Amino acid sequence: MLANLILASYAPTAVRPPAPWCADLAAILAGPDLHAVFQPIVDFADARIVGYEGLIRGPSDSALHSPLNLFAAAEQCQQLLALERACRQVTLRRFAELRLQGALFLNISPQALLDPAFRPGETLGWMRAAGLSPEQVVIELTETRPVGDYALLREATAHYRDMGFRIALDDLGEGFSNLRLWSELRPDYVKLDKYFTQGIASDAAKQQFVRSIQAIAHATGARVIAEGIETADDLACLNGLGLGLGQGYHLGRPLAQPARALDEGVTAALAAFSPCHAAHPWP
Ligand SMILES: [Ca+2]
Ligand SMILES: [Ca+2]
Repeated sequence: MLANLILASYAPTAVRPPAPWCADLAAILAGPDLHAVFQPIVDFADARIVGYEGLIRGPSDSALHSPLNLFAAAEQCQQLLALERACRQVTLRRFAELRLQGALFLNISPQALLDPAFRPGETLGWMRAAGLSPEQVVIELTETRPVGDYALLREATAHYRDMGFRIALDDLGEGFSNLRLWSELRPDYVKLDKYFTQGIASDAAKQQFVRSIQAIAHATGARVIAEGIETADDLACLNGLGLGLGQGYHLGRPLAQPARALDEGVTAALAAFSPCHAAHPWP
């Protein structure tokens, strides 16, 4: 497929999108080819799934199956907001169809939230049609570029909270996600980027970062969700540090039919206290 070849040589600096690629994207946006998958978010204290992050996949036979390629294409073809809108609709509908327990963590960019064309009533309409209420949805603010207007974003998130939605700050410590946004928006949840969780069991510096982030979270009334947990050791260490919530392959993969309960091994490990090793001390 020509679009695959074009994607393989995709350069972020390209100014004009290659037409076949945009045509593929337009077809995806017009059809039923976007699919939602869901990854569990786990409460460590009672080893329970308390919600799911909704993630998106393109058609399985296309280079646009990967969300990374899908969103890169949308950016190049100036269809980011249209893609986000389609993803929101698919994710809300599928979450309701699957009757998953707990909250749906729904990715939304600050740009989408602030766009004059963004219609909150439309999202609420889809939710009502699916039988969901705002109390069941956590808006995951995912920054892919710097936030321009903090005051406006604060206003927008306050508006959503008034409607019953909760707010999460995504990917703390990665890319543009920053402490200022945490301070300005006072989110209900802060999702800690996988950089800080992967290998934490044997990294004293990462453990200290997590303790400090925990302290800020405690002071501001936020709960930290550790992302990217892929090993039993890292899970035990994060649990031992007092982190309350986590997400990652070790707890459950993103799937079209996701797990509804934790593996017994994970449940047992969460019940047993196990401190971090800290083999590499803070220099
Ligand atoms: Ca996210
Ligand atoms: Ca994330």
